Amino acid sequence: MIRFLIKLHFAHLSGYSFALFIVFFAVLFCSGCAGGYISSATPRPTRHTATDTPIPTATTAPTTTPKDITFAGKKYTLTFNDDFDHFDERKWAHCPEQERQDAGGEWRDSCCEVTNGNLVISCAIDKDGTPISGGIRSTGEYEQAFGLYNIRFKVEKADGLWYAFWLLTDKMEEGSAGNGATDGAELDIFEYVPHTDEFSMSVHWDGYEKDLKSAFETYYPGEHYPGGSFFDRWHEAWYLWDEYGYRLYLDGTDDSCLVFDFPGDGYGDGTCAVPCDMIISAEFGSWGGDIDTAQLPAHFYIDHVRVYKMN
Ligand SMILES: [Ca+2]
Ligand SMILES: [Ca+2]
Repeated sequence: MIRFLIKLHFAHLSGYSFALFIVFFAVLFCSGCAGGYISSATPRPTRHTATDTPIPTATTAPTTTPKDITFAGKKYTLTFNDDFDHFDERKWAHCPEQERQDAGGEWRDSCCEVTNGNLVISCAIDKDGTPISGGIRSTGEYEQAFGLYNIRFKVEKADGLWYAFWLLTDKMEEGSAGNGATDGAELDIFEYVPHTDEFSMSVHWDGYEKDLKSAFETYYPGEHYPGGSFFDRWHEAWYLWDEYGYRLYLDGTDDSCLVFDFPGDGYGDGTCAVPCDMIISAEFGSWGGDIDTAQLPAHFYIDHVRVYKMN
């Protein structure tokens, strides 16, 4: 939890004073004592065990993209699709180049490129010793509240970093204290830490300052795949964000593939109800383990991103 909070601090609060940092911790821990948010001290249901989880099989890229699908018994229509045949500037922009996290890492535009039908985010050490990676964010032309988000991706193993697919409302930057998560949130569809095989889903709400509240759960996928490895094979995640909350299915869409289930009324007094941008990124930081032992370069491959809206 502490490591998680430090990650948040450096991800979002790097410009604030040490005093604010202390206040942030004090408020957060007090909130936890009062049961105001979900913390690591809260018992979490066991979603999957080695015995009740079938071994997922590798997914196969569809040859066509259906406009209308049925998911969990409801009908959805495609609102966004990128197969990454080229870098489509109508859909995406590079995240601004900037320092990131607590290991001296930086985001560079040059670390994100589209090649061979994939978005490829490269993680490496620059000539001057700077750990570099990157991210892209959907442009203002694309924003959506609620929906079904589908990503097909592949990750490589390396210490010192993590990969992420997340949603963010602009309101989060301004602070959104009150109204729980309904008036804005950061929705981390997944963050994957290769070093520890941690695959987590999070919700952060009420701004990034003293009122920040967070909920997260972690799943360890490696043990469920042949050879004990989540790496170097294609995966497909389905993230359902609706009025009831947030759910994540990994490598399949039946109930046995549901790895996270966050009911909105338990994770922010209701589900986030404002539009969010999508962000796909990789970054270096101590949460990812020791950068000195990293096997680099490492890559985050994304074959497609699709978003659907409920009919
Ligand atoms: Ca709020
Ligand atoms: Ca593709």
